[in-house]
Amino acid sequence: MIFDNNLTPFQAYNLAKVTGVMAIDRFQLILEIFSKRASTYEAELQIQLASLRYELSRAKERVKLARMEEQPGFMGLGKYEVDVYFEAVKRRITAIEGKLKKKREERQLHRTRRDELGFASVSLAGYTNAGKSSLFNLLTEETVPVDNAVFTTLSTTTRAVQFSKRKVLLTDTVGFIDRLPLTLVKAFHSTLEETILSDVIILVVDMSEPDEDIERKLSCSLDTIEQIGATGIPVITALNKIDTLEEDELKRKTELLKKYAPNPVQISALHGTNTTALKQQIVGFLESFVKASFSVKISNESMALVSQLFERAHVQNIQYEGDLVKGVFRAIPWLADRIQGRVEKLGGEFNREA
Ligand SMILES: Nc1nc2c(ncn2[C@@H]2O[C@H](COP(=O)(O)OP(=O)(O)OP(=O)(O)O)[C@@H](O)[C@H]2O)c(=O)[nH]1
Ligand SMILES: [Mg+2]
Repeated sequence: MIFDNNLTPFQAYNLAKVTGVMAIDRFQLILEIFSKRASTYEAELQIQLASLRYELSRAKERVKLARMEEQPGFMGLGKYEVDVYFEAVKRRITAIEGKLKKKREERQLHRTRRDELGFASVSLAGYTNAGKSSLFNLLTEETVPVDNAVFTTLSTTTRAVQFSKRKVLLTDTVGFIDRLPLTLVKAFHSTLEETILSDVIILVVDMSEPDEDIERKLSCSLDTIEQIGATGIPVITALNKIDTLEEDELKRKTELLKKYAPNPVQISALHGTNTTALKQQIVGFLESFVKASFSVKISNESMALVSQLFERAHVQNIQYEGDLVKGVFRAIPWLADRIQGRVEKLGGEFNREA
């Protein structure tokens, strides 16, 4: 029996006793799916951590139950004293937190490195099973597992792609879900960091579903984007699986979503329909970022800056006038900020154009 609400260990126990069938709740089900699908070490650690925290919150009741001795299959808890048990769980939690911290630092390092190389970053987000990985595959021609089951992707996968002139790192992410228990939201926060730090978010929506499901999942996805702190990042809504719809049906559904879905583009990730339009939207956002001009005295440092500009930004013009070097370029905001910082440090002038 699977319960959509939370069950205390006593409730689960009593239900099992009365019915002779094992009873689990929503949280345990999600954990089970997550642990079956965890594809990386980090995802595994995050799941272990979530399940240990859950365990800890229920430890007292579990130990009491174990002492009642008739508890079927509760991990032989009877041997443990409450304190010993608590300590053991806490120690494991600390160990896993340490490992995750290291992983997080590694990722931070990677991120800094790719920022330095001037990549823009775009991430795919959306409800589970919406078609994020299919779109990711299509856009990168890479193969990550695609499966008609929930939570195929539990950790982020990132690939470099070239959209027109822009170098982009595209990231596939874990699917969103309604009422994800808070412990699990926390557990997956580091995975969702990629989304928080991206320049553009592509929100994938499964259009093949009934209206109410589409609306519910879209609103859950938009809420999640807000909850993880990614508000303000431009969102493009990829209305996916349009191959499953008749033309008038598609028109009606698209109209329905117009109010909620930011920058909608109809696509089929499976058939590669309309991806050019999608890419254009992405490029549009990336290129609309910042245009700036600067003027700085010629020196070794400023020459190094200019050569880096050619590598990392879109240089439109460089001119030498007397002992000054003047330039105009476009870059994503963070890069423009950094260049401004360096120009000002060298005593130069920096101007942003609208
Ligand atoms: N008909 C149709 N099916 C699609 C389309 N895009 C994806 N699918 C199918 O939808 C299912 C889910 O696709 P995935 O790409 O794994 O979805 P996901 O959003 O990555 O799912 P999770 O990683 O589990 O959150 C698969 O069976 C895909 O073949 C599409 O454009 N049309
Ligand atoms: Mg996926």
